Amino acid sequence: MARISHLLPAMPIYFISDLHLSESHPELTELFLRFMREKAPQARSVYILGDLFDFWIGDDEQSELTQTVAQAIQSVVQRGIECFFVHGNRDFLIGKQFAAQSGMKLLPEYAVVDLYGSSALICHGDTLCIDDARYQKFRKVVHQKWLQRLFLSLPLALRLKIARKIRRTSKQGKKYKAAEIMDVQPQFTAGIVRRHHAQLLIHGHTHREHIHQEDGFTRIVLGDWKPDYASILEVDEQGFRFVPL
Ligand code: LP5
Ligand code: MN
Repeated sequence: MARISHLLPAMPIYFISDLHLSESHPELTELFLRFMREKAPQARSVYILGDLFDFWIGDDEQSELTQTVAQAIQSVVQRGIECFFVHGNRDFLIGKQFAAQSGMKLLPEYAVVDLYGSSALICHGDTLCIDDARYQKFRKVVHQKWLQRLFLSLPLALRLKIARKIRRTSKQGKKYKAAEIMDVQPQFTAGIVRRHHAQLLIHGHTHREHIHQEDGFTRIVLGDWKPDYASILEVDEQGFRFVPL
């Protein structure tokens, strides 16, 4: 019997991250909407590996931006294309309410996905940058559930003020951090990949788009989105590649 699947055009899986969508950059939102209109409908599934938004202060912040993004994802999900989301360091507060509103499925910090027979470990990438001790300390603090609940109970205007303050401190602090400490730590990363028995690692966060051949696995780093460039990884039966929008 003929294998029908070979006659059908291959449906790719897309990976994106670090779009940092915000009201101040409508051209990035436009790019994302174009991706959801033109590329996502041809896909088998779409994975967003964190930092979709510039920052997230709670699912109850219903702005034009959050609603537009939710609708764009929802319309793709309604066509039968699964959309998955891994939290980033900017939008780790995205919760069940926004997941339901957009139709995205929330994944844990590390997930292993089968990519046409190869197993790929996916994550945002911030947890691999263990030499950035100040960041890891900060992360540990803001990932405490009680503190998140407290933060989410504050008035939106105050949450916005705090988030902006942290963003400013972060931007300022990065000027004094060496580039190497803001990259993944090689031995630690290799250990994590080995423990998950993966052949591939796909992550974002460092914004250094590249395909690295590491010892025993391939590490694919997604880039951040710019008004004139969208970093999109396409995976199908033939392999993987970055594709233009
Ligand atoms: O994001 P980016 O690329 O600038 O830098 C990241 C790390 N920074 C962050 C912070 C995010 O940018 C902002 C997150 C906003 C979240 C909104 C809601 C938060 C609510 C809290 C809920 C309990 O992740 C940066 C890394 C860099 O990546 C590279 O990997 O270096 O790490 C830092 O900047 C951490 C600093 O070193 C320490 C920051 C201390 C901030 C303390 C501010 C206290 C303000 C309190 C105001 C009341
Ligand atoms: Mn990030």
